[in-house]
Amino acid sequence: MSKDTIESRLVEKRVFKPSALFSKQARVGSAAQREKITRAAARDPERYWASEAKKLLWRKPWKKTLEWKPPFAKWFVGGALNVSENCLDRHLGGPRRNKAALIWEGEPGDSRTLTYQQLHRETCRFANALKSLGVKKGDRVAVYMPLVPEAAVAMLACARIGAVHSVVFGGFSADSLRDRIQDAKAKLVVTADGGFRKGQKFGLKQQVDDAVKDCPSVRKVVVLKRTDQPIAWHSERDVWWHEAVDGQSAVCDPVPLDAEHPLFILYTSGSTGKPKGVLHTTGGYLTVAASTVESVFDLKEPDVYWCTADVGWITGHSYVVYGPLAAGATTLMYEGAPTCPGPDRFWAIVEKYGVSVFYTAPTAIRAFIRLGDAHPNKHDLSSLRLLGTVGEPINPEAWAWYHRVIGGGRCPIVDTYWQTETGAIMISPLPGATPTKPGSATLAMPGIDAAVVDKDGKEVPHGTGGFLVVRKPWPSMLRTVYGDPARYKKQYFSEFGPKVYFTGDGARRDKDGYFWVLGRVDDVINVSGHRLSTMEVESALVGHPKVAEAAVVGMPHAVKGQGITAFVTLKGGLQPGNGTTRELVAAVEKAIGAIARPDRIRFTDALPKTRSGKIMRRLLRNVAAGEEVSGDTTTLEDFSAIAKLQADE
Ligand code: 7RM
Repeated sequence: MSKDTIESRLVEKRVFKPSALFSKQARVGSAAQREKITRAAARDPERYWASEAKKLLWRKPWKKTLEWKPPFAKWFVGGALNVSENCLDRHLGGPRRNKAALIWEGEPGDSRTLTYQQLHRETCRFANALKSLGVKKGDRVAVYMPLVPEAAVAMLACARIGAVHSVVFGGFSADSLRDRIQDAKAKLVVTADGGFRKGQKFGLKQQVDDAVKDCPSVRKVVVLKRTDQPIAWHSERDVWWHEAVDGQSAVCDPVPLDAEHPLFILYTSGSTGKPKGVLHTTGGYLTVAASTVESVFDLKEPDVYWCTADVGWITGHSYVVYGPLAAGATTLMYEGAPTCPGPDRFWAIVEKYGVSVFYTAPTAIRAFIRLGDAHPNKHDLSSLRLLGTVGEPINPEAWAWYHRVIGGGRCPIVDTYWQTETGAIMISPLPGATPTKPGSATLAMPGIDAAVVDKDGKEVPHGTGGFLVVRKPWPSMLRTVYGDPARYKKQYFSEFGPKVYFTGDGARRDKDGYFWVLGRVDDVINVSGHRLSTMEVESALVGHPKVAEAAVVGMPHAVKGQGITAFVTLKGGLQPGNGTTRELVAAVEKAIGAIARPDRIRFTDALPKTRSGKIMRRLLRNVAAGEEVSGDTTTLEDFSAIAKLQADE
């Protein structure tokens, strides 16, 4: 690194204040109130987190709130609780008993609603089935499922008996599944005969069969019948879900578990090497998932809350299953593709169920912009009162579209910054309290000591870019990389010493202290000694009316050190014309300055993305430099985007 910090040049000036109407009914109703809570939490974070944790049901009180032996933390030491009891049983004694816990819509149009009582019963029966199949407290269970209610049931059933789940996204290959099962030494796999996606049936069982060949730890495979496709059967190992739960009791006492008992492992890809098993534990994780879902989404009893993530990602863990259920909310799950059977499916679902809180990813929003306004405009979206985004920095243009076309100009947008490793939201507006600026996740949540520092770990002045860190432990932080504490230490707690968590992201704060996340520091480019954020150049490009999406990477440049290549997709049907490149270069110059002028612009139909929608700039760097694509590509959604770009060279 030639400089200590990252230069940030993009300036977004618009500010959106929450309406008086929204603020009045909100849990936190003013900036001053947020500030007060934040200040008190900063003075005594342990006390703040203890008061949040006390909102859960504990079977045994903790003795010590935090034991911090950097970089290893234990929260609520000596306390005992059960996550499934907190998400289910706790709600059965009052009016939530018959409230919808889970509303599910299948891609083919089938649907189911499970009340808290029903979800509790299904979870107990499946937990008893797991026990009958030999699963014990501490055993690992791999969950490789389509997005159906049983995926949540399997997670909750594991939590109920103290088994540790490892959900593997259903889009992963047999090899990826095998690696994850092997690393965790899972004893049992829960899967299905397949699922529905883009109007077709896809398989899962064959992948499990292939994976498990090389996984001696696996004793049993439980198979849910979802699609009724023909599948191979290994009768000594395979069990149908419906047969496993048949005759099982609907009573299964939740096991009180140590606050630090592992709840789940979730694998996340590193830029090199094998995926990391991020480990989360019981008490701290649930405390922050529950606390943030309530405050950030301002949940109210009648809300219909829809987070569009798959349970294969952390967002699905914290904000489809655990957070909302702990909060006693109604959580909606949709199995399939956003464009099936038509490009308006999401909006049809919002209308059908009266969704009031909607949480999705910028990549999805940009895809909707590309499809055109007619699809959302066909539907009554007036039930919506709050919108959220997660996963990437949202470029201001996409923010404005989301606000206007989906939110009808009336819904606040919460841009939530967090990671698999952080377990829960770290930086976010509170919708009734925080004026928002398109593209900024605004302020750190109470109890979170986020800062932007230079390479020596010194906080940089507002306005200067640097590295985003968290300087104090928080309850939902990862506890380790499963089976590899050395990697945990090196990856997250070495850059700025063992006490400071490094997110891997660059950021700057503006004069109001708002955080602007600039993306992964690996994605930073260095042009003539200026460290620029690829995200800002992308945002400038997407600001041009013809552009749908852009990915910007550095490439070797004889004079400047690094030059800039921009990969650009245009909006629905547009073809690049004669002057398009010139127009786009001018747009970047105007938004950021001549220093950020792309040296080359390449038009493409598709960008390489991970299965959760993040652009894989690492692969584009290879393409831009004319190299072989290297490193881990298992998380790539579709290799053809890369293959095409290479062939075009
Ligand atoms: C929840 C999730 C984490 C990485 C993170 C950032 C990026 C996520 C935002 C964001 C800007 C946001 N977990 N990121 N949210 N960047 N603004 N609101 O996405 O582990 O899959 O990814 O995603 O780079 O480090 S994750």
